[in-house]
Amino acid sequence: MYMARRTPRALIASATAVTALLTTAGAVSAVPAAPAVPQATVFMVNPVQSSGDQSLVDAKDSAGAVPASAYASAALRNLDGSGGLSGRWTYVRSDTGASAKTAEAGAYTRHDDQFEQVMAYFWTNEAQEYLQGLGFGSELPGANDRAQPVRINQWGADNSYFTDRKAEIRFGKGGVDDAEDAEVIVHEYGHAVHHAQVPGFGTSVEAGAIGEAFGDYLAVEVGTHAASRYGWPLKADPACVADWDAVSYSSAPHCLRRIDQDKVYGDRVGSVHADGEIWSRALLDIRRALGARVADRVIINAQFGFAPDTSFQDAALTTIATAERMYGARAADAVRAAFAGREIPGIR
Ligand SMILES: [Ca+2]
Ligand SMILES: [Ca+2]
Ligand SMILES: [Ca+2]
Ligand SMILES: [Zn+2]
Repeated sequence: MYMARRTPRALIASATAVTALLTTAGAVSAVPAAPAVPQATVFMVNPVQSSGDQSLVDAKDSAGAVPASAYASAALRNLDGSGGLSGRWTYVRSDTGASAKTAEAGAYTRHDDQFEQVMAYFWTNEAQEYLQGLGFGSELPGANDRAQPVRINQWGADNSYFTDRKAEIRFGKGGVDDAEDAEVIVHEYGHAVHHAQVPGFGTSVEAGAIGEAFGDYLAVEVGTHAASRYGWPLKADPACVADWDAVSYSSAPHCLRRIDQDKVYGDRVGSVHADGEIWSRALLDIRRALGARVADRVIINAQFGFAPDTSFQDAALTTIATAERMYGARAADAVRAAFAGREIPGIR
């Protein structure tokens, strides 16, 4: 059985062999080799999304519950060279288990506490790299372009959150450990982005719903971008958020929430998570109309102009105006149509 399966360690061994070949080839030329970037073993967003297997279960955090094929090897970029998970865009602290070492980041499996630390580093870095790639932090203002503190905290139960006071993200360990699902990680990072853009954002129910919606939407955007960047499989419905974390509390197909629901403004129930599905559907429709890059530049750039207690109407108007300023009337019309489809008051 051990011979038949490719373990993450075997994957690393083959990756190392490739590196060795490249090093040998490089020795022929006079170009000095760049310092080796530590390799991590991570989930390809999450095991349900990459495999399409809706029958996977947590099995009390056992390594054997998830096949080796759910893991991939990927570079841990932007590290500060300290040997720990600390870098330009994120640093990870753990209240559960010893701190991961970057030199061993390729050897952890989901049963190791350090695996979640590595996942948290990899995916928060990936999220900021995505924003940088959109121009935030260069052509456009930075959006949380600083080292984001992240803590793996067992007291969070099945709940992860972003704290305003410390601007820290905390990941809980109820059910499937929250930081085993990249979409949970990036959702929380979305809150950090909003808070960096507008300190204290989310003081009304509608602003809170916009925050939840953006976290869900960003999770899908960063995950699908990574899948295409690294050539990873995407075998679950892309509109489904946190397919893996949700195996503990949903029926198949497992989703914490979706971003393609048909909810309209009149369907509000006063809960930020449920009402967020009105807004995230509008964001998805903007992306469908304008493409991911243009849509995400507009959506995120607009957020700088949201009041901490904004309404759906004001935030929609700001987003339409941002599209007009950045890309002209046709883009603005597409954004307006997306919000009109959700029957946001005053948008038609
Ligand atoms: Ca785990
Ligand atoms: Ca969980
Ligand atoms: Ca997903
Ligand atoms: Zn949230």
